[in-house]
Amino acid sequence: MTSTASSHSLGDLIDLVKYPLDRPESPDYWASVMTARNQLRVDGCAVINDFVHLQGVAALNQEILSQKHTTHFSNQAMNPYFHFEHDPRFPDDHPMNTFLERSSGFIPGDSWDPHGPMNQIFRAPEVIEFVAACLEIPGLHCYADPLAGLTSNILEPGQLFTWHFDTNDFAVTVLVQQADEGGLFEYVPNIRGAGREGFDHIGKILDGDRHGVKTLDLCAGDLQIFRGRHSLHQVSRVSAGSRPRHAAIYAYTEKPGVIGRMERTTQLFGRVLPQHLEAEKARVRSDELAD
Ligand SMILES: O=C(O)CCC(=O)C(=O)O
Ligand SMILES: [Fe+2]
Repeated sequence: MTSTASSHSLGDLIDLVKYPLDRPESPDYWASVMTARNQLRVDGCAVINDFVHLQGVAALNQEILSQKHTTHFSNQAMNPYFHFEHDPRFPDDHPMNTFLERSSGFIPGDSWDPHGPMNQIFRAPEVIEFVAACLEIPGLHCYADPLAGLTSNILEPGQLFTWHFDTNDFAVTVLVQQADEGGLFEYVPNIRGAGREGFDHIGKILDGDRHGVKTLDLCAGDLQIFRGRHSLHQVSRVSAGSRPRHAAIYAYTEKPGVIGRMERTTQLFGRVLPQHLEAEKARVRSDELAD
């Protein structure tokens, strides 16, 4: 009999000895959750080392390599807020008018085998429950966007993902292939906050100042949970002679059924799907009702 179920069990990918996701009542589970919670409270970033074990990393990287030809690369000059146009309300040297290179690419959500290792980690109820516990959120759902929900961020030699803020409250990432040189995740914790834009400090960072910059020493297999709304961050340039950097990015939402906006989808993936058009129509309709 053939089965459509995954040929892997979670333990084939994740180190369940170190992180017993299958035993959420165990002391080891709660020790990991509490460590992550503390890190998230301190500076909005938690790193769970060796979450995906060596064989798991190999399986993820194999799937990424097999779909790499579907990467949508962008070479854009953007400000930290993902805008591309000069804003006359601000001076020329203001962060709003500082446009830096983003030259990386994303493998989109519809490239992945529904039963392959990328989807298996993304959709595992045990992983979702663990991430929600770390974030102190009652429940999470896979981001329903068919392109942006499950992606891999690809940086080829010479590429970088410049300083920016995320639009979503948090991101969940597994580093799958480290660059030999460069390609480091760097962030400035809480450079902005509620009612505080932090433009002065942001401007200095965009100019190359390193004040307050933290650099993560991530290894393949590490899980990172990052609150990117308030912390400016970048992936630094991968050196010319290096291996490419591959990261798996899992997006979750607190509400079910969320689909991304058309404009951002086109920007990141170069296309939209019928689901994006449908969602946009539904938004227009509900806006009309609300008015
Ligand atoms: O590749 C990464 O580690 C994160 C990239 C990033 O900041 C993003 O996709 O918003
Ligand atoms: Fe980001």
